[in-house]
Amino acid sequence: MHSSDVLTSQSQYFLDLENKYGAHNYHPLPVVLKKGKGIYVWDVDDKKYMDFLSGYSAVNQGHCHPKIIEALVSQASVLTLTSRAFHNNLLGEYEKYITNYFDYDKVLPMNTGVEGGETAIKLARRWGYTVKGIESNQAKIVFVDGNFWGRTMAAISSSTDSSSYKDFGPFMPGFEIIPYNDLAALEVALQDKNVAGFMFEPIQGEAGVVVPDEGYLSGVRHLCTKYNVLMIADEIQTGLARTGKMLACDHENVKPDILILGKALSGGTMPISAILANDDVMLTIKPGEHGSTYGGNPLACNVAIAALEVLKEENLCEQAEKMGQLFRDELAKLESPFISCIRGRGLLNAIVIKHEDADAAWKLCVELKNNGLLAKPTHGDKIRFAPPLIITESEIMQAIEIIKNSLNCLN
Ligand code: PXG
Repeated sequence: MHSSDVLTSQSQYFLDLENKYGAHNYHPLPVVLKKGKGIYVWDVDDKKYMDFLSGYSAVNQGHCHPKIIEALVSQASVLTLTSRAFHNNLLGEYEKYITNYFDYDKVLPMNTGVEGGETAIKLARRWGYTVKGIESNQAKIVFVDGNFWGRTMAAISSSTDSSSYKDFGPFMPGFEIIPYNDLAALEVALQDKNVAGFMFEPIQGEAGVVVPDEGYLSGVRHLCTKYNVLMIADEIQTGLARTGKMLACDHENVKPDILILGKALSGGTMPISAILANDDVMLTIKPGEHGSTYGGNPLACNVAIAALEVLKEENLCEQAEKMGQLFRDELAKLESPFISCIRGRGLLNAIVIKHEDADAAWKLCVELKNNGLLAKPTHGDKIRFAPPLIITESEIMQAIEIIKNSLNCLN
């Protein structure tokens, strides 16, 4: 454990509990949080931090947003779960609301993000057999290098990161991987008549906020249409105003055939995911062929409507666009020799750390934490900066000051 020497005995108690009784499948920063409000979180010793991770973009609306919490609490005492064995009075209202919001015929509600991805793949395979006419059990889904969409067997079967898939085989067949941001490779792959879908993130989040070239998204749309392949956009991390538009695909005005949403669909209150598609695709799945106990539960429906309303009511797209631009500009002005790259869109940003110490990004994040800002390295040398979208200009400037001072720890 790094830096455990700076922990209070309070924090150490909770770390020890997790270490003794929990699986060791994560390597968190040594901070124990107990409260959140807006862009801020507090640890068990009442130290306050700016949250620059936002639960990997689940808390776009800010921690414990009053409107979302009201939707959660009021519905929680009325009706929380019916299962889909019965109808409930919120599911249809939510389905109408979200399909109008994103302009699709239908929605299929699930819970976690990875279930959204699984659902999209099942739907694409089904469409491949019943509409495109792919021979039984021959359907392929194309993915890209560096993708991340969760931890299920299907998700790790498409992963190119050995820490995701090593020693978890055998893997799901029917997946093919091509380079990201490479339309020529995509065109070659899609010519295979067995390809049903191409699933990708419009900006790769977990890979370290990798932004494709201008024209990639419209190129993907064009090629998917040309070869009759479903364009499946995983907007679980990039969607819901995070990148300065409601969807990252909106930056090039393209509409995927299957849209996957999660994370901020609940504003960080509970697992809510969804896939959206038009009837020609969605209605290929028939009653009894897919589902989930909690998918479409009335509590989630009420929460998701509120979470989506907040994005529009508080102009969070414009806010993310403006504050993101300011953040990148101010970071660039620091001219730090330890930052080799600043990239991102809206408030989904990352820096790449350049240092002879391979642990430099981790050390910087510990220093940032000590100075009151929480961020986490990804893939060793990259640090993602993704605060809640309600962050103000003066808070961005405070964050820049903290980052500037913290960079000194790398001298
Ligand atoms: N797609 C994308 C683009 C994601 O970033 C998922 C799908 C899966 O969502 P769920 O809700 O199933 O975790 C993600 C998740 C983590 C972690 O270990 C998760 C993500 C990124 C970094 C860490 O909690 N994103």
